[in-house]
Amino acid sequence: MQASALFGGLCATRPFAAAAAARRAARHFSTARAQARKKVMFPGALTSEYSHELRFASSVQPIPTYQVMDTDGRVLDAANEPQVTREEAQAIYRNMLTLNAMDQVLYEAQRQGRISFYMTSFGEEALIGSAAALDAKDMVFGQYREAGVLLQRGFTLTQFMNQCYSNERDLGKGRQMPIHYGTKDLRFQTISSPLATQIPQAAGAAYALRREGSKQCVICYFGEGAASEGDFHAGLNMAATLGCPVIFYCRNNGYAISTPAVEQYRGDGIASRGIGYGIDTVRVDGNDIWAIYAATRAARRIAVEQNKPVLIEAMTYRVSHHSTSDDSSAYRSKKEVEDWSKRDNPIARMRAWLEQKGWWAQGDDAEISKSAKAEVLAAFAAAEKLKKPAIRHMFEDVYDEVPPALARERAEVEALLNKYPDYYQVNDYARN
Ligand SMILES: Cc1ncc(C[n+]2csc(CCOP(=O)(O)OP(=O)(O)O)c2C)c(N)n1
Ligand SMILES: [Mg+2]
Repeated sequence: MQASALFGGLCATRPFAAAAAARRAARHFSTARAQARKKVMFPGALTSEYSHELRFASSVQPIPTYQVMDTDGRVLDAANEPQVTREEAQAIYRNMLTLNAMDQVLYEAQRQGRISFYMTSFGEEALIGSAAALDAKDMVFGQYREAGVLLQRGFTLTQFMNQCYSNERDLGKGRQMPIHYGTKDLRFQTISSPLATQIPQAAGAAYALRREGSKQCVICYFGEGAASEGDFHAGLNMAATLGCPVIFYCRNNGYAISTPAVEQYRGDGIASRGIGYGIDTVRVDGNDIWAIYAATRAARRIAVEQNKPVLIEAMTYRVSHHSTSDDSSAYRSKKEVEDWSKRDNPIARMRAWLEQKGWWAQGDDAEISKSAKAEVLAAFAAAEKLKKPAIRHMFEDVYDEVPPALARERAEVEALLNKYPDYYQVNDYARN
């Protein structure tokens, strides 16, 4: 009784009512037409026709991969020439180089034991193109390998370093492992490691935007490995049936830690699943920044104007180890990685495109890389010197009012810190 009352209540809300009306109309329409055309009349498959041949459907045509430029940065169809200004293109390229420089420094910093963990984006820098195609107010849900999106949105190197060092200026107050970034100002939800949890959350956030009548959308990034989780299916189906303005962006980089994509699924990548859910879907060359940019712009238009989810599957290759806890030479050959980096490097492709436009000169690169590295190192040195967040943060932000049991624990910790300040190195922590 209670459940049906709740459902009845929800149906009264606008998007639900609109979806229900559309379904009723579709059923009515198809029933009338079906009789004329001998179509199936079951409500669960409105477009199916009867067949007298017993056949198991097992495959469809492989979904093509949309590409704007080739691996030498040449635009293959003049109609697809990127619609960006010189300044926008140069800023995007600078961010690609900065991301690369930051990854090199922080990867080494972890190896030296200065930070506890790190994940790089080597080989996947073209992801930045998706961020460039969004509106600054669109909401982002990431998985963990989306530092490029943050850079493009304006997250500063200092903010990256503060988070990786868990220092007193870390926006997450030192409560997360390195690379679990989050910022309200840039509408980037805090990363959480359990795979795919962000997918139904993104669908829900997009549904909220729809109910508000907002003209924004949500973008949700995840890997092809995460798409094996139940949450992927729940999130996509929810978004499709409720008409949520969300772009699902799958970074198919060929590996989920040591599991290659060929062992992860038997279908046509992740894109075929979008079609299964009735979601507009496109597969793109994920090393081609302009293909990503164009696809994300078009996806955003569909999401916002038609209140519909869209799935983008971006095909790329994870050149880096999975994380600093991984040594990928244990499960793939060094040659495979070297071949990929040489054959299809998203940074080199973008540089070649810029050079052909006359927007980049030989030598600019070395200078930008050098200054990016210098900036990263300066931010890094400053972050390393700061204190750790104040210990009291441990007890805050979960409850509106600290419950008695937690208050007792806090008092006990305070007493211990006062009694043994040297043992607990209290001077390493900020006071407030
Ligand atoms: C629910 C859950 N299961 C397992 C893990 C361990 N884990 C962390 S990353 C990862 C691989 C994910 O691969 P993919 O989604 O393809 O992303 P990529 O690392 O390739 O960017 C796994 C299995 C996890 N974090 N959460
Ligand atoms: Mg992967």
